[in-house]
Amino acid sequence: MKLGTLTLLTAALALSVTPVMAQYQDRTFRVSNGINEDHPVGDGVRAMQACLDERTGGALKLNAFWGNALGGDLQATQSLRSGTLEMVITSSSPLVGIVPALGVFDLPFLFSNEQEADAILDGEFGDYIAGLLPEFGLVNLAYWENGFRNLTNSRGPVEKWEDFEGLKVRVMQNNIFLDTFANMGANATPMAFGEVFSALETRAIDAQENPFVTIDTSQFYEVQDYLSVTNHAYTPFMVLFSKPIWDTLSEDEQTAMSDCAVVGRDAQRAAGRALASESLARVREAGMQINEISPEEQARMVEKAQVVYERHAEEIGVEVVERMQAALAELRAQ
Ligand code: KDG
Repeated sequence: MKLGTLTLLTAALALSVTPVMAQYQDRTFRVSNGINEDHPVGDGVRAMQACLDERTGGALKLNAFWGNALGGDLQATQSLRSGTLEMVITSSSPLVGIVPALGVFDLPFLFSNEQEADAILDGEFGDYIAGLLPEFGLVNLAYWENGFRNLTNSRGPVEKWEDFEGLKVRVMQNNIFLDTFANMGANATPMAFGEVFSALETRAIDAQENPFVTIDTSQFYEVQDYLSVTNHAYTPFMVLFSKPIWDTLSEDEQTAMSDCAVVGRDAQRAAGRALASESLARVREAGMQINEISPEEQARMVEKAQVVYERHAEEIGVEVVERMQAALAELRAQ
């Protein structure tokens, strides 16, 4: 064997045993949020950052902005698509105008509990929906938790279907929510999240609906007197990244971001679930009256809301709705 061949062989052997070091450049990603930092999303972002620090030696950094400081969810998402902003953590609901299939998560009374939501979102169905997004200039890193939504209002106790009649309720910018509340007889008005507090304060609207932790951390209890435990929808948060910017990251950087978004997800959901009962206690202490919906009335609401599924299946995509229903049926049969 010639010396040159031997040297080459030795070099090849050395390469095959020396682990290739992952490559990370120093990068900072801005993250737009509508909610405030004391919301469980704050815990999720901190956990995601700790994971990135460990994985990338501090190269990849998240710079989170809170309380709509970078604009509303829709505006921020459009900036992701054009590559002028890196990340947004947003409810899926305001994005149906961009990705109609996301409307499947807005269907009323879809999930029965958090375990069901986790299984669908972290399973095949969640992957299927995430797979639709790159075409729209978006990459979904993980589904975090917004939570089961509940109605608050300043008019009076809402405990049954008829109590929604004429209630001026803010809904997200989303046809399915609009129809769900119109179907209940409410006067539903679509509005960006950032405008809700002042619209409630000036009494331009009577009501809004959000999970306990948002009612608490966005101080809606200061301008609302009644909270009805309606659990009428569960819309996930999506941790979205700009596809044009994503394509400039190395594979190692992309993997670190995806893996750490999942670490953040677990911390965020745990924090949210722990905070939910504290939030409920806090808003009660702040003077809100809590109205429970009886199981009979809940069943009646579920039944009356079914018409919304029929009316919106086509716009969401019949296949999308059928896939969701099949995934849920499979889960419930276990
Ligand atoms: O940016 C925060 C929002 O995505 C979130 O809180 C949305 O549930 C929401 C709402 O009511 O607009």
